Amino acid sequence: MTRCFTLLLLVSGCVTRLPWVLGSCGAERDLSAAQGAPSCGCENLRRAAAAVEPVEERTSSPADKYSRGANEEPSEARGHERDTLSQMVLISGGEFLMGTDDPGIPADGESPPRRVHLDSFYMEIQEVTSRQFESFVGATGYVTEAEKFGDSFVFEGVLSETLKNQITQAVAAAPWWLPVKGASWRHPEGPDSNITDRLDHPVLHVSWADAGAYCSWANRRLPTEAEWEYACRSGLKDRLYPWGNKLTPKGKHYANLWQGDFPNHNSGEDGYITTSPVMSFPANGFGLYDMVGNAWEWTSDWWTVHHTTDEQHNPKGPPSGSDKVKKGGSYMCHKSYCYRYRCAARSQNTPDSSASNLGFRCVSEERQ
Ligand SMILES: [Ca+2]
Ligand SMILES: [Ca+2]
Repeated sequence: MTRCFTLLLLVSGCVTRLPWVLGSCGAERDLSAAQGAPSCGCENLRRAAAAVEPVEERTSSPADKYSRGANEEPSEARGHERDTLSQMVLISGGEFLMGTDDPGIPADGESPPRRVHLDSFYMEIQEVTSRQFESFVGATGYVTEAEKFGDSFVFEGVLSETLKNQITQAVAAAPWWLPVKGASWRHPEGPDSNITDRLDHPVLHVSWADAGAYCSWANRRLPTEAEWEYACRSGLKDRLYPWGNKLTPKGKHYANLWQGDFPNHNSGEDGYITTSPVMSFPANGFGLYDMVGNAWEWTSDWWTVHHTTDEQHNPKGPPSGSDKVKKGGSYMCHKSYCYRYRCAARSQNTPDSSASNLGFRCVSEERQ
Protein backbone atom coordinates (compact mmCIF):
# COMPACT_ATOMS: atom_id res chain seq x y z
CA MET A 1 0.00 0.00 0.00
CA THR A 2 1.25 3.41 -0.85
CA ARG A 3 0.89 6.30 1.47
CA CYS A 4 2.35 9.62 0.57
CA PHE A 5 2.28 12.85 2.50
CA THR A 6 2.63 16.27 1.02
CA LEU A 7 4.19 19.07 2.97
CA LEU A 8 4.76 22.66 2.09
CA LEU A 9 8.05 24.44 2.22
CA LEU A 10 9.02 27.97 1.44
CA VAL A 11 12.32 28.04 -0.38
CA SER A 12 13.82 31.19 -1.78
CA GLY A 13 10.51 32.94 -1.74
CA CYS A 14 8.74 30.17 -3.53
CA VAL A 15 6.35 27.76 -1.94
CA THR A 16 7.55 24.34 -2.85
CA ARG A 17 5.43 21.29 -2.66
CA LEU A 18 7.48 18.84 -0.65
CA PRO A 19 6.15 15.32 -0.61
CA TRP A 20 7.21 12.89 2.03
CA VAL A 21 7.03 9.27 1.11
CA LEU A 22 6.84 6.68 3.82
CA GLY A 23 6.69 2.94 4.11
CA SER A 24 6.55 1.15 0.80
CA CYS A 25 6.95 4.50 -0.93
CA GLY A 26 10.54 4.50 0.21
CA ALA A 27 11.67 2.81 -2.97
CA GLU A 28 10.30 5.73 -4.95
CA ARG A 29 12.59 8.29 -3.42
CA ASP A 30 13.93 10.94 -5.69
CA LEU A 31 16.06 13.22 -3.61
CA SER A 32 17.04 15.50 -6.44
CA ALA A 33 13.51 16.77 -6.81
CA ALA A 34 12.98 17.17 -3.12
CA GLN A 35 16.19 18.97 -2.41
CA GLY A 36 16.12 21.32 -5.33
CA ALA A 37 15.15 24.85 -4.38
CA PRO A 38 13.36 25.97 -7.51
CA SER A 39 12.51 29.43 -8.45
CA CYS A 40 8.81 29.76 -8.98
CA GLY A 41 7.29 27.32 -11.35
CA CYS A 42 6.38 25.18 -8.41
CA GLU A 43 3.47 23.69 -10.30
CA ASN A 44 5.99 21.53 -12.14
CA LEU A 45 7.42 19.87 -9.08
CA ARG A 46 7.26 16.13 -9.09
CA ARG A 47 6.10 13.96 -6.30
CA ALA A 48 9.17 12.65 -4.55
CA ALA A 49 10.55 11.86 -1.18
CA ALA A 50 12.23 14.27 1.15
CA ALA A 51 15.58 13.52 2.60
CA VAL A 52 15.60 12.73 6.25
CA GLU A 53 18.18 13.81 8.76
CA PRO A 54 18.88 13.02 12.37
CA VAL A 55 16.81 15.01 14.77
CA GLU A 56 19.95 16.17 16.55
CA GLU A 57 20.96 18.19 13.51
CA ARG A 58 17.81 20.22 13.39
CA THR A 59 18.12 23.73 14.64
CA SER A 60 14.51 24.83 15.11
CA SER A 61 13.20 25.12 18.61
CA PRO A 62 9.50 24.57 19.06
CA ALA A 63 7.05 27.06 20.36
CA ASP A 64 5.63 25.33 23.37
CA LYS A 65 4.28 27.98 25.65
CA TYR A 66 0.69 28.94 25.76
CA SER A 67 0.08 32.64 25.77
CA ARG A 68 -3.28 34.27 26.13
CA GLY A 69 -3.45 37.50 24.26
CA ALA A 70 -6.18 39.33 22.48
CA ASN A 71 -9.80 38.35 22.21
CA GLU A 72 -10.52 38.54 25.89
CA GLU A 73 -14.16 38.71 25.02
CA PRO A 74 -15.08 35.32 23.64
CA SER A 75 -17.72 34.93 21.00
CA GLU A 76 -21.24 34.49 22.27
CA ALA A 77 -21.28 31.17 20.54
CA ARG A 78 -18.30 29.92 22.45
CA GLY A 79 -19.10 27.18 24.86
CA HIS A 80 -21.98 25.96 22.73
CA GLU A 81 -19.97 23.08 21.37
CA ARG A 82 -22.32 20.32 20.53
CA ASP A 83 -22.28 16.64 21.14
CA THR A 84 -24.46 16.17 18.09
CA LEU A 85 -24.15 17.40 14.54
CA SER A 86 -23.18 20.98 13.86
CA GLN A 87 -25.75 23.65 13.26
CA MET A 88 -25.96 24.64 9.61
CA VAL A 89 -26.71 27.94 7.92
CA LEU A 90 -28.24 28.52 4.54
CA ILE A 91 -25.76 29.80 2.01
CA SER A 92 -27.99 31.40 -0.57
CA GLY A 93 -26.95 30.64 -4.11
CA GLY A 94 -25.53 33.28 -6.38
CA GLU A 95 -22.50 34.14 -8.43
CA PHE A 96 -19.06 35.23 -7.42
CA LEU A 97 -15.53 35.59 -8.67
CA MET A 98 -13.58 32.55 -7.55
CA GLY A 99 -9.83 32.96 -7.25
CA THR A 100 -8.02 36.24 -7.62
CA ASP A 101 -6.11 38.35 -10.13
CA ASP A 102 -3.63 39.23 -7.39
CA PRO A 103 -2.46 35.86 -6.14
CA GLY A 104 -0.54 35.71 -2.91
CA ILE A 105 0.99 32.42 -4.03
CA PRO A 106 0.77 32.18 -7.83
CA ALA A 107 2.09 28.61 -7.96
CA ASP A 108 -0.97 27.43 -6.06
CA GLY A 109 -3.29 28.25 -8.93
CA GLU A 110 -5.13 31.07 -7.20
CA SER A 111 -5.57 32.73 -10.59
CA PRO A 112 -7.25 33.53 -12.82
CA PRO A 113 -10.43 34.86 -11.28
CA ARG A 114 -13.43 33.10 -12.83
CA ARG A 115 -17.15 33.65 -12.56
CA VAL A 116 -18.92 30.84 -10.76
CA HIS A 117 -22.63 30.30 -10.14
CA LEU A 118 -23.72 28.19 -7.20
CA ASP A 119 -27.04 26.78 -6.08
CA SER A 120 -28.04 27.31 -2.48
CA PHE A 121 -26.67 24.92 0.10
CA TYR A 122 -26.33 24.58 3.83
CA MET A 123 -22.98 24.65 5.58
CA GLU A 124 -21.93 23.66 9.07
CA ILE A 125 -21.05 26.81 10.97
CA GLN A 126 -18.00 25.23 12.57
CA GLU A 127 -15.21 22.79 11.96
CA VAL A 128 -16.17 19.27 13.02
CA THR A 129 -15.00 18.80 16.59
CA SER A 130 -13.35 15.85 18.27
CA ARG A 131 -16.50 15.36 20.32
CA GLN A 132 -18.60 15.11 17.20
CA PHE A 133 -16.14 12.77 15.56
CA GLU A 134 -16.17 10.67 18.73
CA SER A 135 -19.95 10.37 18.42
CA PHE A 136 -19.50 9.17 14.85
CA VAL A 137 -16.87 6.62 15.84
CA GLY A 138 -18.96 5.47 18.77
CA ALA A 139 -21.94 4.91 16.53
CA THR A 140 -20.11 3.22 13.68
CA GLY A 141 -16.86 1.77 14.97
CA TYR A 142 -15.07 3.67 12.23
CA VAL A 143 -11.29 3.40 12.20
CA THR A 144 -9.40 6.29 10.63
CA GLU A 145 -6.63 5.87 8.11
CA ALA A 146 -4.04 7.23 10.53
CA GLU A 147 -5.05 4.55 13.01
CA LYS A 148 -4.74 1.88 10.33
CA PHE A 149 -1.34 3.11 9.20
CA GLY A 150 -0.20 3.56 12.76
CA ASP A 151 1.16 7.07 12.45
CA SER A 152 0.43 10.62 11.41
CA PHE A 153 2.25 13.90 11.00
CA VAL A 154 2.61 16.15 14.01
CA PHE A 155 4.04 19.63 14.22
CA GLU A 156 7.14 19.50 16.35
CA GLY A 157 6.06 22.51 18.38
CA VAL A 158 3.20 20.59 20.00
CA LEU A 159 5.11 17.44 20.91
CA SER A 160 6.26 16.59 24.40
CA GLU A 161 9.99 16.61 25.01
CA THR A 162 9.81 12.93 25.87
CA LEU A 163 8.26 12.01 22.56
CA LYS A 164 10.51 14.29 20.55
CA ASN A 165 13.52 12.60 22.05
CA GLN A 166 12.24 9.25 20.82
CA ILE A 167 11.92 10.34 17.20
CA THR A 168 15.02 9.84 15.17
CA GLN A 169 14.03 11.22 11.79
CA ALA A 170 12.48 14.34 10.39
CA VAL A 171 11.92 15.83 6.98
CA ALA A 172 15.21 17.53 6.18
CA ALA A 173 13.70 20.49 4.39
CA ALA A 174 10.73 20.87 6.73
CA PRO A 175 12.05 19.67 10.07
CA TRP A 176 9.04 20.91 12.00
CA TRP A 177 6.96 17.98 10.73
CA LEU A 178 7.58 14.66 12.40
CA PRO A 179 5.97 11.28 11.71
CA VAL A 180 4.69 10.15 15.07
CA LYS A 181 3.72 6.57 15.74
CA GLY A 182 0.37 6.33 17.42
CA ALA A 183 -0.67 9.88 16.52
CA SER A 184 -4.34 9.97 15.60
CA TRP A 185 -7.47 11.98 16.24
CA ARG A 186 -7.64 10.49 19.74
CA HIS A 187 -3.96 11.18 20.39
CA PRO A 188 -3.13 14.34 18.43
CA GLU A 189 0.45 14.57 19.70
CA GLY A 190 1.08 10.87 19.93
CA PRO A 191 0.36 8.14 22.48
CA ASP A 192 1.13 10.36 25.48
CA SER A 193 -1.57 12.86 24.49
CA ASN A 194 -5.34 12.82 24.53
CA ILE A 195 -8.32 15.01 23.66
CA THR A 196 -10.09 14.93 27.01
CA ASP A 197 -9.72 18.63 27.65
CA ARG A 198 -10.29 19.77 24.06
CA LEU A 199 -13.26 17.89 22.73
CA ASP A 200 -14.55 21.18 21.40
CA HIS A 201 -11.47 21.71 19.23
CA PRO A 202 -11.46 20.69 15.56
CA VAL A 203 -10.82 17.00 15.02
CA LEU A 204 -7.35 16.47 13.51
CA HIS A 205 -5.47 13.63 11.84
CA VAL A 206 -8.42 12.80 9.61
CA SER A 207 -7.80 11.85 6.01
CA TRP A 208 -10.00 12.92 3.12
CA ALA A 209 -11.82 9.59 3.24
CA ASP A 210 -12.27 9.86 7.00
CA ALA A 211 -13.82 13.29 6.58
CA GLY A 212 -16.09 12.05 3.84
CA ALA A 213 -17.16 9.09 5.95
CA TYR A 214 -18.20 11.39 8.77
CA CYS A 215 -20.15 13.65 6.44
CA SER A 216 -21.89 10.67 4.85
CA TRP A 217 -22.83 9.34 8.28
CA ALA A 218 -24.35 12.75 9.00
CA ASN A 219 -26.20 12.61 5.67
CA ARG A 220 -23.98 15.45 4.53
CA ARG A 221 -20.96 15.75 2.27
CA LEU A 222 -17.73 17.67 1.93
CA PRO A 223 -18.03 21.07 0.23
CA THR A 224 -16.67 21.65 -3.23
CA GLU A 225 -13.83 24.14 -3.36
CA ALA A 226 -16.18 26.63 -5.01
CA GLU A 227 -18.76 26.24 -2.26
CA TRP A 228 -16.11 26.61 0.41
CA GLU A 229 -14.62 29.75 -1.16
CA TYR A 230 -18.02 31.32 -1.79
CA ALA A 231 -18.93 30.69 1.85
CA CYS A 232 -15.58 32.06 3.01
CA ARG A 233 -16.09 35.31 1.10
CA SER A 234 -19.55 35.69 2.60
CA GLY A 235 -20.72 38.15 0.00
CA LEU A 236 -17.69 40.44 0.11
CA LYS A 237 -16.12 41.12 -3.26
CA ASP A 238 -12.39 41.09 -3.90
CA ARG A 239 -11.36 40.82 -0.28
CA LEU A 240 -8.52 38.82 1.16
CA TYR A 241 -10.17 37.52 4.29
CA PRO A 242 -13.71 36.59 5.29
CA TRP A 243 -13.97 39.91 7.12
CA GLY A 244 -12.13 42.25 4.75
CA ASN A 245 -8.62 43.21 3.76
CA LYS A 246 -7.04 44.04 7.11
CA LEU A 247 -5.72 41.05 8.99
CA THR A 248 -6.33 42.52 12.44
CA PRO A 249 -8.84 45.38 12.18
CA LYS A 250 -8.47 47.69 15.16
CA GLY A 251 -5.97 45.26 16.59
CA LYS A 252 -8.48 42.45 16.96
CA HIS A 253 -7.75 38.93 15.81
CA TYR A 254 -10.35 37.32 13.58
CA ALA A 255 -8.71 33.94 13.14
CA ASN A 256 -6.41 31.52 14.91
CA LEU A 257 -3.14 31.94 13.05
CA TRP A 258 0.57 32.12 13.93
CA GLN A 259 2.14 35.26 15.33
CA GLY A 260 5.89 35.48 15.68
CA ASP A 261 8.61 33.73 13.71
CA PHE A 262 7.67 30.46 12.08
CA PRO A 263 8.56 27.76 13.04
CA ASN A 264 10.62 28.76 16.04
CA HIS A 265 8.45 31.11 18.02
CA ASN A 266 4.72 31.48 18.24
CA SER A 267 3.83 34.40 20.47
CA GLY A 268 0.24 33.27 20.77
CA GLU A 269 -0.90 36.86 20.47
CA ASP A 270 -4.29 35.70 19.26
CA GLY A 271 -4.69 33.63 22.40
CA TYR A 272 -3.78 30.22 21.02
CA ILE A 273 -0.53 28.43 20.29
CA THR A 274 -2.25 25.44 18.74
CA THR A 275 -5.88 24.80 17.90
CA SER A 276 -8.62 26.75 19.60
CA PRO A 277 -12.10 25.66 20.56
CA VAL A 278 -14.28 26.05 17.49
CA MET A 279 -16.09 29.39 17.30
CA SER A 280 -13.53 31.21 19.45
CA PHE A 281 -13.21 33.97 16.86
CA PRO A 282 -15.89 36.10 15.20
CA ALA A 283 -18.11 34.57 12.53
CA ASN A 284 -18.05 35.89 8.99
CA GLY A 285 -21.01 37.56 7.31
CA PHE A 286 -22.68 34.21 6.66
CA GLY A 287 -22.36 33.12 10.29
CA LEU A 288 -19.48 30.73 9.65
CA TYR A 289 -16.63 30.37 12.15
CA ASP A 290 -12.96 29.63 11.60
CA MET A 291 -13.24 29.53 7.81
CA VAL A 292 -9.65 30.64 7.81
CA GLY A 293 -7.25 29.52 10.48
CA ASN A 294 -7.52 26.97 13.26
CA ALA A 295 -7.61 23.80 11.11
CA TRP A 296 -7.25 23.40 7.36
CA GLU A 297 -10.43 22.02 5.80
CA TRP A 298 -10.75 19.29 3.20
CA THR A 299 -12.89 19.90 0.13
CA SER A 300 -14.23 17.34 -2.32
CA ASP A 301 -12.27 18.64 -5.34
CA TRP A 302 -9.25 17.05 -6.92
CA TRP A 303 -6.33 19.44 -7.16
CA THR A 304 -5.34 21.34 -10.27
CA VAL A 305 -3.69 24.70 -10.83
CA HIS A 306 -5.21 25.09 -14.30
CA HIS A 307 -8.67 26.60 -14.37
CA THR A 308 -11.06 27.43 -17.16
CA THR A 309 -12.14 31.04 -17.37
CA ASP A 310 -15.52 29.98 -18.74
CA GLU A 311 -18.44 30.70 -16.48
CA GLN A 312 -19.28 27.64 -14.46
CA HIS A 313 -22.30 26.38 -12.58
CA ASN A 314 -21.67 24.33 -9.46
CA PRO A 315 -18.14 23.31 -10.49
CA LYS A 316 -16.79 20.20 -8.87
CA GLY A 317 -13.16 20.37 -9.94
CA PRO A 318 -11.28 17.92 -12.15
CA PRO A 319 -12.70 14.40 -12.60
CA SER A 320 -9.57 12.83 -11.19
CA GLY A 321 -6.19 13.63 -9.71
CA SER A 322 -3.65 12.66 -7.12
CA ASP A 323 -4.28 15.26 -4.44
CA LYS A 324 -7.35 16.83 -2.89
CA VAL A 325 -7.85 20.55 -2.28
CA LYS A 326 -7.79 21.92 1.23
CA LYS A 327 -8.72 25.47 2.16
CA GLY A 328 -8.35 28.09 4.84
CA GLY A 329 -4.95 27.60 6.42
CA SER A 330 -4.41 26.70 10.05
CA TYR A 331 -3.07 27.85 13.40
CA MET A 332 0.37 27.24 11.89
CA CYS A 333 -0.01 29.77 9.10
CA HIS A 334 2.16 32.87 9.06
CA LYS A 335 2.60 35.19 6.13
CA SER A 336 6.28 34.29 5.87
CA TYR A 337 5.65 30.61 5.25
CA CYS A 338 2.02 29.90 4.65
CA TYR A 339 0.15 32.94 3.42
CA ARG A 340 -2.85 30.75 2.86
CA TYR A 341 -5.35 32.11 5.33
CA ARG A 342 -7.10 33.94 2.50
CA CYS A 343 -10.33 32.87 0.84
CA ALA A 344 -8.67 32.50 -2.57
CA ALA A 345 -5.72 30.58 -1.17
CA ARG A 346 -5.55 26.84 -1.53
CA SER A 347 -3.30 23.90 -0.98
CA GLN A 348 -3.35 20.17 -1.41
CA ASN A 349 -2.61 16.82 0.16
CA THR A 350 -2.86 13.25 -0.98
CA PRO A 351 -6.23 11.92 0.17
CA ASP A 352 -4.66 9.56 2.68
CA SER A 353 -2.66 12.29 4.37
CA SER A 354 -3.41 13.32 7.91
CA ALA A 355 -1.77 15.87 10.14
CA SER A 356 -2.08 17.88 13.32
CA ASN A 357 -3.49 20.91 11.53
CA LEU A 358 -6.02 19.42 9.08
CA GLY A 359 -9.74 18.98 9.66
CA PHE A 360 -13.02 19.61 7.84
CA ARG A 361 -16.66 20.64 7.92
CA CYS A 362 -19.67 19.35 5.96
CA VAL A 363 -22.38 20.81 3.76
CA SER A 364 -25.78 19.65 2.55
CA GLU A 365 -28.41 20.56 0.01
CA GLU A 366 -31.09 20.08 2.63
CA ARG A 367 -31.76 21.79 5.90
CA GLN A 368 -31.20 19.27 8.68
CA1 LIG B 1 -2.71 31.27 17.15
CA1 LIG C 1 -10.60 26.38 9.44
